[in-house]
Amino acid sequence: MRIDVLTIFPDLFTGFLATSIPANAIESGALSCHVHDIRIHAANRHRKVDDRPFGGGPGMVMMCQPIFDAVKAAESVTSQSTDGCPATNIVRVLLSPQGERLTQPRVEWLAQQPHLLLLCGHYEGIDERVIEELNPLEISLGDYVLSGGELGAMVLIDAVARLQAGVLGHEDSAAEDSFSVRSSEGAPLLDCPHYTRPREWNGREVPEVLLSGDHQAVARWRDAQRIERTQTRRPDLLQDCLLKDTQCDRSILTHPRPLLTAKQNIAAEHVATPTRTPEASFKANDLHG
Ligand code: 9D3
Repeated sequence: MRIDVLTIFPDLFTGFLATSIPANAIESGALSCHVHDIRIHAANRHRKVDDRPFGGGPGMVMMCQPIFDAVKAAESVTSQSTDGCPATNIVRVLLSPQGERLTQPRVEWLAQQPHLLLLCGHYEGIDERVIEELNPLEISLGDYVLSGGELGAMVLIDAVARLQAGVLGHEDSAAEDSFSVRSSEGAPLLDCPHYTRPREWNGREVPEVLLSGDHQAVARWRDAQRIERTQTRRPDLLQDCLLKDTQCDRSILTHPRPLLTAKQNIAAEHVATPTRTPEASFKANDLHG
């Protein structure tokens, strides 16, 4: 996939795009990322892209024209270079505190698009008329105040990059991490705890079942941990599922279940089928003696 980013702080992206998963995705050819400085499109010689708000108030507002010209320029360069991929296929995203909260289902949808254009605002905001004209999908990271959309763009790039084919060395990771494993009711579940060598550290032991060699017992224990942790730490995830989906089993609401033990073998359904067999996966994890 291709991602174009429009920002007044392009330097923020250089270290990020040169490191870890995003860098791997770019290196492997699964992702190309192009960062554009909105300031290039400022019509005045002071490179000014913001102005005082009509109606008064604190701060500055980003002007329509530099943003609109930057979008048009990025989209036209792009539709020439990516033939067969017209500008109409570009999904425009504005990172904004007014946007829908970014969630994994939205990340999965965005990751499947051939081309994203990420627009980062700054200052008090962007002139509403250019938002109306561009009609972007508006995405927020959550209910706290950032100074601009750049971190949002980086979060989004990281989240979609790791879902591109062949980007994660360990192909099961994307399928098995938090929010990719679901309860039998369809609720996204938190991840189970992880352990590595040594078997004892600071007087703390690794749970016995992980050393047992019983693959089914391990899988059951992990599922029970996912469900227990979700119930205690993020009950809202289970609640949201029941409120959203009428197909869900309502009994969990009226009769909250006790914390599940490994023995109860409650199925946590994996959204994506692991590319490796459980057998191979288990060997790769190894028991570290
Ligand atoms: C303190 C300023 N606020 C006045 C009530 C409005 C405001 C304007 C601009 C708040 C934040 C911003 C800049 N933030 C983003 O561009 C942003 C953001 C965020 O602030 N929180 C969560 N997600 C995002 S995505 C982009």
